[in-house]
Amino acid sequence: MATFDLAEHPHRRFNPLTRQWILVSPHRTKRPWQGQQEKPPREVRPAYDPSCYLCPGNERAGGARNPHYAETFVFDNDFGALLPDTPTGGLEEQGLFIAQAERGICRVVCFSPDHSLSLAEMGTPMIRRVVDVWAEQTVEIGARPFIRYVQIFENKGEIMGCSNPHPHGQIWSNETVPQEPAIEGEAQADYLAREGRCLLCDYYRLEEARGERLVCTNAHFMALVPFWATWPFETMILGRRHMGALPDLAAEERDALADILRQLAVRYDNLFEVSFPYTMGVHQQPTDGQAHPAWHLHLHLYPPLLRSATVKKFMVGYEMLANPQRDLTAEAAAERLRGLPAVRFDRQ
Ligand code: H2U
Ligand code: ZN
Repeated sequence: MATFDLAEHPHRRFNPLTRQWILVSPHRTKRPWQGQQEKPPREVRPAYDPSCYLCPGNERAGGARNPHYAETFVFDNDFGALLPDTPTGGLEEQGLFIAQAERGICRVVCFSPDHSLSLAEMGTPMIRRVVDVWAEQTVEIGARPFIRYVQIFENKGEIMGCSNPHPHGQIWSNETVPQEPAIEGEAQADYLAREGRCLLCDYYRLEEARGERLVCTNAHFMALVPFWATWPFETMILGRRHMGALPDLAAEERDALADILRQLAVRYDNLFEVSFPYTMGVHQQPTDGQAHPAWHLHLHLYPPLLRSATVKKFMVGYEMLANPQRDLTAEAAAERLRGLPAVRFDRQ
């Protein structure tokens, strides 16, 4: 019998951050694909859209009017999923009906006044402004006594349920640490207790030495396809230095984070020559006033596209009932992304 090969044979991979498994079926990438391959028409958007609720000077659904902002603009979400003035209370019946009131603050962050842009088309200094806003918002919202976690994210593309192409992201912050960061926080704390080192510092060094899953790097950050990636072109942005949260970043590290975001976004767009959809989020330490020595700041990017601009991965069937699964190995996905031009397709 042949010796086990990660690039050939079905196997499970372990995600040490969530302590979950992912099934990898590399032999299936060899099966013929007869789906559509045609490229969608290139999208041209105006720099200003009079009907956009995020463009400068326009009215929003709640009746408020945006200022004529020149760089970034942050406002309280007019339809926030969490509200700061929710009364306390809850329900507990026989351990089966359990509910708790949850307070929070939700905001929308416009990355640029220019309706036509995305991170892949913005210059590094503009993205640096976004990084600064994320850090400022983490400090400001996190300082509220009832806020224990600040979740920064971007939903990009209609396919991801994003309602508006204007470059923007969101911030949802809660009274309790939400599930994903709580799970990752526990795994990182356990690793530190067991090994005496940070999980993601160790992981950074290993991936840097191996190189096979790297997409792009700079002096302070790397973008890589994690060994345990679930989505076909899932990536993670990891910092070299051990830092718990965005406000800890020094000026040159903020520039470097902006640079790696731009580099990665450009490669994503070049993969299928479209504005690449994804959900991106920052994972950082809770703002509960405790020390979190094990927390290592990182970003996750979860794109749904699989083979082309029109073929999307769905988490259905076995994946909903049993275990997430992928065909393309993390190494093969990283190799494809790494090999793409560093200049966006429409500017080459
Ligand atoms: P998406 O980008 O994921 O579609 O989210 C946009 C957010 O903007 C959404 O949470 C908010 C929605 O509640 N919004 C406003 O706050 N004001 C508006 O006028 C429209 C949309
Ligand atoms: Zn707009």
